[in-house]
Amino acid sequence: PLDVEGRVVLITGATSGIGEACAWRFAELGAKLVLIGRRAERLDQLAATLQREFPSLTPPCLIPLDVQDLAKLAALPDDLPERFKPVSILVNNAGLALGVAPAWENDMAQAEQMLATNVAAVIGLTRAFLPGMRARAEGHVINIGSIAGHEAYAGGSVYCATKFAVDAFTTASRHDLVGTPIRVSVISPGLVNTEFSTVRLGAKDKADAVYKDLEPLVASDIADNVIYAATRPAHVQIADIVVYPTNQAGPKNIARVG
Ligand code: NDP
Ligand code: 8X3
Repeated sequence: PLDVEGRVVLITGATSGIGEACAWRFAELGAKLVLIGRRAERLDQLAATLQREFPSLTPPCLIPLDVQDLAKLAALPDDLPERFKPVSILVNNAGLALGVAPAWENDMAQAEQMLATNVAAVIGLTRAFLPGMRARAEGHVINIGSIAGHEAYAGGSVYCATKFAVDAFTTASRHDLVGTPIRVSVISPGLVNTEFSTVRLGAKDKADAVYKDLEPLVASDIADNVIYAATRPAHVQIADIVVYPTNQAGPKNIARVG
């Protein structure tokens, strides 16, 4: 497998869920971490915990940032401290769904936030870091898509559109990069028990109902997939991993078996 020790890994949305789980796994493997999220205190806590758990870890570079700010994303490659500049693995994970409105009731501010976070930021960060990867002839872009990017469902018109966009952007980027050593992957999870549903539905009790009587995926299951993709030998390019809980077979085909 490819060694990630000492390589720079940038993870967006590292303050919770899948991104945080990825930070743990890459820290365990000795990567140098650049961690992004809006909640600065959570980044501080995570870095302190990782440092305690892995004393030889290079202190992570913490960037409290709203990824909707495209100008800041563009400036990031120059703004990073010198030893974090050669970003080898870009994990575009920050993302969200807001609400379950039907198409005729979509809240346009929420729609814009989903498009900006889930799509424009992925395009912006990829644009920002690919030139460096191309110059160094190494690198891997790993996007967190969704089963919602493979199968659309009622109540998810905007969210599904954003994840189909992530899927298309991933594929097209892979075509663009075919003559280079740079790899592009998307990981497409089904139900993962993170803060995702609390954010989407606005209340923890509503979120708990989503995962009731089902053993959902957990964030570390998806981090496993990310690490798998990142550590394949250089000639192996994971295109997409679609991963469901055992009792889910489609966005709305869920067996509540207790
Ligand atoms: P969480 O809500 O637990 O985590 C989302 C992360 O994204 C947080 O760290 C949050 O940090 C960050 N984030 C959101 N908006 C912004 C922003 N504007 N700027 C910077 N960071 C932001 O959910 P998950 O871990 O589940 O979600 C991670 C990814 O996985 C998303 O792309 C999601 O669409 C995808 N996914 C999730 C599934 C699930 O069932 N949970 C299934 C399939 C895909 P902060 O609030 O601090 O900014
Ligand atoms: C999140 C999974 O099925 O709620 O991407 O869209 S789903």
